[in-house]
Amino acid sequence: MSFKSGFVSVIGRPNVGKSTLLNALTGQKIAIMSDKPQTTRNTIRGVITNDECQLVFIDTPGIHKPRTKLGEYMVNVASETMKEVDLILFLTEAAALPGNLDISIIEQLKKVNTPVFLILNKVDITGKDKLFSVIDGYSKLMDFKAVIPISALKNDGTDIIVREALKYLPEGPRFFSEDTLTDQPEKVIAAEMIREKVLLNLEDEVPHGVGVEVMSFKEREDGLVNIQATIYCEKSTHKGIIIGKQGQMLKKIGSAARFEIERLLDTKIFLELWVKVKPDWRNNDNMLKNLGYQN
Ligand code: GDP
Ligand code: K
Ligand code: MG
Repeated sequence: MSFKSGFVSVIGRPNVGKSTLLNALTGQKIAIMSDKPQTTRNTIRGVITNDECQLVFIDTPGIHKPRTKLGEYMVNVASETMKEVDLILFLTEAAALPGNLDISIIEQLKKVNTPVFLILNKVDITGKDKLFSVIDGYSKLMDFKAVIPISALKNDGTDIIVREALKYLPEGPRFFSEDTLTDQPEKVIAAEMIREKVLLNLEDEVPHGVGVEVMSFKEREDGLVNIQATIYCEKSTHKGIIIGKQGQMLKKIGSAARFEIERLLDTKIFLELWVKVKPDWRNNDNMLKNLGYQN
């Protein structure tokens, strides 16, 4: 059998587990995850390669109604990738019947010719009885090429996705070298790890207005990597919250981020964090460009 390769887009409403699935498939944490919607802002590619095929999975920002220029960018990224891939994984939660947002995503999916798998995630917290009525509810809306229940968190069932996907891939060469896991530069992943820790530690209003820029990323002669990053927020009250009493919160965010980045780079790092106020940066073209949110 000849080698196959292709692109697979992972779509679905916020918080269904798209980034978690990408990490499970590649076995590496390349996409940040949190319980906040709109955690993922950019397209992240995760690559898996075996003897038979190379699959390039694309984690897109969740589809939602945009309220800022950043929001518009995120929705465009998601809908553009649908047309260009070989297969779409439509991810949703196994516990609930299709909601309004799921139905409008399905309307979009029907407009493209790309084959679609329905992936029902979080089966680790769903009863079996519920699963059948949910599958039934979705199958009435659209013809899916496969319906696969999984737990992305427990990495359960994800091998079935790869096996089934193989059937829909064209023959072709590798796009990336065998040991590639992602096309994201380390600098960008480091910034994302820091943003994830902000998301995990702070309440709703603050994280949505946070952007992280790695200003400097230098490897010293002794192998230690020196990283300087700025956390942007929209209000001075937010800055106070991010820094916390006597700098406690920023310290907590910094050490959690350092732990993740060290694991990713497999080396010791020295992380310096600054917090700056940039009112309305999410509507500022220059800032969006600096933080890598650009078409
Ligand atoms: P995304 O917005 O679609 O990328 O969703 P994330 O990957 O950021 O996940 C959103 C939340 O759902 C996080 O808190 C994850 O830990 C959680 N989650 C993702 N997959 C699973 C799963 O299979 N089981 C359970 N119980 N939780 C999950
Ligand atoms: K999320
Ligand atoms: Mg995500």
